[in-house]
Amino acid sequence: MFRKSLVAVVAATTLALTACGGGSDSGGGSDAGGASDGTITMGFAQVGAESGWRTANTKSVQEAAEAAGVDLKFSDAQQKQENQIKAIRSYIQQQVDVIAFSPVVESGWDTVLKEAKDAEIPVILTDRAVDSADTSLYKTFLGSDFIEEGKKAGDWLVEDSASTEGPVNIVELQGTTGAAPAIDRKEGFETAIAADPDLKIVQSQTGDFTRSGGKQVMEAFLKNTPDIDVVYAHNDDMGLGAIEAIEAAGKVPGKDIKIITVDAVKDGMTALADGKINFIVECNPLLGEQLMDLAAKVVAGEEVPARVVTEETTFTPEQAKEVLASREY
Ligand code: GYE
Repeated sequence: MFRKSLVAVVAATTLALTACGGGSDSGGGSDAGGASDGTITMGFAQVGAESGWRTANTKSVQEAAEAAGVDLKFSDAQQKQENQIKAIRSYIQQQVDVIAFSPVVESGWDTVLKEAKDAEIPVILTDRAVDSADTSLYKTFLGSDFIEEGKKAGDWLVEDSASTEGPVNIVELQGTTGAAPAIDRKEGFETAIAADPDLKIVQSQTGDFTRSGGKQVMEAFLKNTPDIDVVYAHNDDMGLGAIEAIEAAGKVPGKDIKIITVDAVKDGMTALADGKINFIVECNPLLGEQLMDLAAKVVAGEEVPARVVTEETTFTPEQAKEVLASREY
């Protein structure tokens, strides 16, 4: 806390000197180096490396930090909240200038966020939200609108099934239990498919956003659930795992069983172009640059919007074929 206010005083003094043109270089007391050279130190607590999306997100954050000259302290929580809390506490102890993190799950952050606030270290949420009632515990939330993503997936299915008669049996592969994208993608999808009473979710389980999880859960669904028409997977990786399970069961993914996923990473887009996936809702992982911009503002004490929503689109197989070659991730 002391160091923080000292930095603020030094910054204010420097500003005052510059403002009145009194930036004398006499006296030899150089300011160069350390925090006073403007270098921002960011502690970034990542979720893990569970998916193609996450790998692209990590790369984006690391590259953007380097380009912006931000000193990045990076940690991988291996999808465990307790690891993320530990990482955040260690960033507080190291007195970083700003903490950014993508919360594994929505709940249970108030205590550690309060600790960061007491230490006067601003926090930026990236990618996933927290459900803390006290929104003063973080400065801004940068990421997608996951409810909207779920709705887009459901809207496509409503349209696609418009000409079919009788029930459409959907199995859902949920993301990590308690994670904002799992909660919201479920909610958005359910809202959209309510438009057609023939559309029914007959099974729904978590595959933890991983390919192996998606495969395992899909294997079980195929064994215990007759007449599966559609898989709705909360991310590409689980959809890709489901494809393996469907093929192993002697069925044709994309035809016998339609597949809808979210993310649009390269492997997903390849399967879409091949007709094994039928529709993908995009979720953009390239948040690095915007995050560094927000961090610079927050550290400088400037106002930032409370919410920054990522712009996204959707892809059909034809559209996937067009953009696949130029897809960055
Ligand atoms: O969709 C999934 C990843 O939080 C938006 O996390 C992210 C999700 C993404 O594991 O692939």
